[in-house]
Amino acid sequence: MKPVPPSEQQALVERLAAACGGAYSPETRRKYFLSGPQWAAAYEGQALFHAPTRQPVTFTHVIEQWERLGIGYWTTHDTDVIPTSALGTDRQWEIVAEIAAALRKHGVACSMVTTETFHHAVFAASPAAESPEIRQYAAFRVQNTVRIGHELGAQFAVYWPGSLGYFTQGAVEETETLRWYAEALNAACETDLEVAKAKGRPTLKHCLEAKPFEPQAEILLPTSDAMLAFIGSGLLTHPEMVGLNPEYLHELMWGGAPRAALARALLAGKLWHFDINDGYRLKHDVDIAIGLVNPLDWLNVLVLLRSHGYQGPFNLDYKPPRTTSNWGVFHVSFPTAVDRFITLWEMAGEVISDPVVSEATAALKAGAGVRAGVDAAALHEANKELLTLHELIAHRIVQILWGQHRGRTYSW
Ligand code: GLT
Ligand code: MN
Ligand code: MN
Repeated sequence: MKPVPPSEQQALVERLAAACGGAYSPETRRKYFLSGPQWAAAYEGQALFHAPTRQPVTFTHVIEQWERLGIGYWTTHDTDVIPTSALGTDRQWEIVAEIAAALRKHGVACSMVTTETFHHAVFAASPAAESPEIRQYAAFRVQNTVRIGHELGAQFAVYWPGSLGYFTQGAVEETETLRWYAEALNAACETDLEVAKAKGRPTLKHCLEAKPFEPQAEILLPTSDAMLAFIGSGLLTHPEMVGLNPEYLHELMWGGAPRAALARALLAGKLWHFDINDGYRLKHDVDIAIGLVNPLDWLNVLVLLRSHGYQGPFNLDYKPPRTTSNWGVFHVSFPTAVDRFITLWEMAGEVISDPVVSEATAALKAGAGVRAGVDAAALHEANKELLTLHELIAHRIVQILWGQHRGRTYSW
């Protein structure tokens, strides 16, 4: 192939992207509760070992692109859009007004706001640090985010605690730190009750997000299950206002089964918000786009959520790779992630209504009908042919993923 000069590269990528097919219209995409984070779109590709590969991107640009693509909702950290020094000032409210105007202009809604309590040096010892003044500042930050959320019409506030942990043992006393962390959340809920009342709006849903490693060596609330225990610990004054924002990859990172973690959150009535992405077990937070690593697992996750009537947002919390250009973020990365999500969602519907899966599942639940009391060997003997259906169901779900249930065979 001839070299591709810079002036022809976007056209080439566009032509190959179109050749992929499988794209949905913006109208179809807008039917799903999909939200696109400011920080994901604006991620410049930097990390510990990496210099940025992309230019900064404004909220106006992101919101405009969400409209073009059909991503109906936008999410943000306070400091993604407001400089730290302007938080709580008149300048903040000017920026918030600009954001509200951009959202209105482009027909995009803000569904969620979150507080950055991990990046700035002030949070080096976590938002629940020993110093009472730093804790007071952390409380101000989450309360301020709640106010911004109400102003922008958000329904959710997310809390990823970041540095709530330690590198070396002994300096941090875990029970004390967790009490202090709860105090900040309590302050956010109190402010929410006041502001919601004053504005005649419903209170926000406050959602905790766990991550097992990073940025500390040891994390005090490493999993969604740890957070469920924290919500029920008695430390929160309004536990009914606090639920979960599990992230698919964060549950996979510690070696858990994301679908089982989501099932436990559903049973607790706390699955309120969901960060969708992909990656690998027992590795760092690679935040790859949905379905590029574990499509079969993702299909099964969506079967669970569809069959339980999950109505919350799907937040596209992934990082476009460093090799993707600024242009590519909005022309390849986001549209393809959204389209894989929709396809998997539709396939999940097919799994749920598939006659083979349905009959096999019903047969397993019907059992053999042979009463053998406490005779374990006889019970097994009576049911063993039915149990073969476990493997058949798995085969069938892979067939649905590959389109074989519609007659596709992989032969040339
Ligand atoms: C940070 C984290 C994400 C969280 C964000 C919300 S912050 O980028 O890695 O998983 O969802 O605060
Ligand atoms: Mn996340
Ligand atoms: Mn992540």
